[in-house]
Amino acid sequence: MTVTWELRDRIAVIIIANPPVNALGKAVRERLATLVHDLDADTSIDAVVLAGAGKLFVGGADITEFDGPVEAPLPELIAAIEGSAKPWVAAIHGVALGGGLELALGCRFRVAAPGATLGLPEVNLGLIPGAGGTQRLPRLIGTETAVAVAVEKLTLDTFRAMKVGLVDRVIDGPLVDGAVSFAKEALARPLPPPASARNAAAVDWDAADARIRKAAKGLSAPPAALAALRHGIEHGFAAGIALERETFLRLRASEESAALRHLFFAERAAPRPADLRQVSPKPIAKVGVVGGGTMGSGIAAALRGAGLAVTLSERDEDALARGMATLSGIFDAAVKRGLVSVAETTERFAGVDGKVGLESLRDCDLVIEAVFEDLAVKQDVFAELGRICRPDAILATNTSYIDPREIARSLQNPGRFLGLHFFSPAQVMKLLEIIPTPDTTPETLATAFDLARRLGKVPVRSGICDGFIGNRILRRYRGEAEILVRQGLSVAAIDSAMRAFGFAMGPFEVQDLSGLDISFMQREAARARGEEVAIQPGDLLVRAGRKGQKTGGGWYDYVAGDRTPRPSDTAAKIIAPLVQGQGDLAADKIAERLVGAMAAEGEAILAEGIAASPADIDLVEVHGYGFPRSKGGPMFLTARKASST
Ligand code: T1G
Repeated sequence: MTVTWELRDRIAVIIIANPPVNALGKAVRERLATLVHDLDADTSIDAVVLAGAGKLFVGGADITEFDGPVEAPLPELIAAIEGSAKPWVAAIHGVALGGGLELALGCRFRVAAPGATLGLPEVNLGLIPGAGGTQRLPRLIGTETAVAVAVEKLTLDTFRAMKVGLVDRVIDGPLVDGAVSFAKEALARPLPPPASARNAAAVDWDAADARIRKAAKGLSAPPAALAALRHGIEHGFAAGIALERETFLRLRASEESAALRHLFFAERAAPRPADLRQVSPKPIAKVGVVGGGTMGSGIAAALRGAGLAVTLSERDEDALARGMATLSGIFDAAVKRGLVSVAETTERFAGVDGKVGLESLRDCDLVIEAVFEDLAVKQDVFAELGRICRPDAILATNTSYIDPREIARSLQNPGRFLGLHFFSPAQVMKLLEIIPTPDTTPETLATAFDLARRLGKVPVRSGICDGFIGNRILRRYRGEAEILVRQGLSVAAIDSAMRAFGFAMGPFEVQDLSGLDISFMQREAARARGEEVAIQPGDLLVRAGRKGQKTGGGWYDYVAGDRTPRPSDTAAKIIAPLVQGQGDLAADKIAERLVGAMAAEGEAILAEGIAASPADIDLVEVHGYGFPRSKGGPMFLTARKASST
């Protein structure tokens, strides 16, 4: 790490070099604090330009410090810069995020190269801006836009930042040269007041608070950021800074922020496993998708979203027409939700070449199979693909639980084969389980991780076991929930407890939605293989024709056209033979029991080498199964509880 400065025609130019993101770690803060003092006293200097080395200005405070003590606090440094006798000019390129933007807000001016990104994303980490962002920003750009940036994670590009008054000049040429020239010009005019000396107007706080709480879905930071911003406008800058700091320190010490920071680092590490960082991925431009069902069309949509050319292959014209119609429906839904424009989806749909048969996949760089979950069907598809496709084409199966080694049995060169387990809907769900076989080459694996990055997915490598990581833990979670049912707890109590914990739906509501028959058939298949699988309450329901919403009833009853689950006396009577006792358990204990079961299965998965780290398991649960982000994942939460007892 270095913070150096040089004199350029009576302007001091400071460069922060702290790769990879010029984070404002303690050493950087201390060095800058010394420079504020020294440069103020240096009579050869009239102004200061502050810039970042490498590809960005400053990516924020150093998040890794947040588990430790507060030292050399950033707010004090920024106040010193703002109060210095000589004007400071922040020269921004790449990004100025979080503490990086707050540092720039303490400068008297900000100039930026085109294409920079400015924002205050702290709420992603369960924090609020803690170094003046909620106080200086509204006083510079107006309260409405400041709320969008500091509370609702809006980022501004250079030109929009210029338009709202956050940036004073766009520097098209060499940034530091332009900043030095700007500084010299600025000295010839009266200086504008610092942000802290300005005022900001109120907005409709109640409307903003209601909007923000709705979007926050129970997360603490967004409403707290609005409260700090409001307090400063209603009670003055100093009062606002005090509340901001107290709130920031409280959230910094919270379990919720620790969980979100855990996921932040896990998500950034996921696309680049250490053992693949030196392996070059193969170029992928043209992708074949075999099967236009729900999964195949979702995968095709995700690929098009990343700008990849897609050939969608089906077995006959009717199936192809259905697949293309499903894909068109996915794009229409994305337009209705305002995610993309009509023009964008028209272009994406046009980039899908629908074909009958597999011959059209001959020149694909990658082919992803998403046909019916049947081993023989998949084996036939790969036998043909092995014959048709280029020898260097990567072949992938989207199987959700069949052993990929069995699927690839017919392949001559299985090194180019692996499992890519997308989650439905594939165009939305971020999780991608990547399942290499023992033959899969590092290059094939690296290409899969690179593809995940291009798709904006969160990739997690899984070893081969029944259900890989996610479905194996799901089976344990559901099994534990059915044990509670057998002990006399109602499914409604269990679902309510898991919703209170933070899941969108409880385990029984989810089963009714997806169908009880899927796991029933898996248990029946295991029994047919001679495995000892005890009869579970869910088996009795399926045998009685209660497969969930699709049959008008499963764990719950449903009335036609209404998906609201209603406690079912019929279901209770059917499962009664397996229920012993009048179990009663508090909601938090139910959640503790079920999350504990997930973590126990996670420990077994780690012990078997199926997952590389507890963080990977947390990513699977958060990005594939709706585990609440604010809790960090079953492994994180269980480890935190263990360390606090
Ligand atoms: N602190 C520490 N490490 C960080 C970091 C940070 N702020 N940002 C990134 N890293 C690590 C990251 O984990 C990875 O590590 C490596 O740097 C490259 O990251 C007081 C309280 C800046 C846009 O939330 O958005 O300021 O895996 O792969 O794609 O109010 O990193 O290599 O070991 O993401 O070029 C607020 C978070 C902090 C921005 C660069 N700032 N970072 O993207 O690289 S809190 C943020 C990003 C704060 C103040 C508050 C991105 C990036 P490794 P990367 P990138």
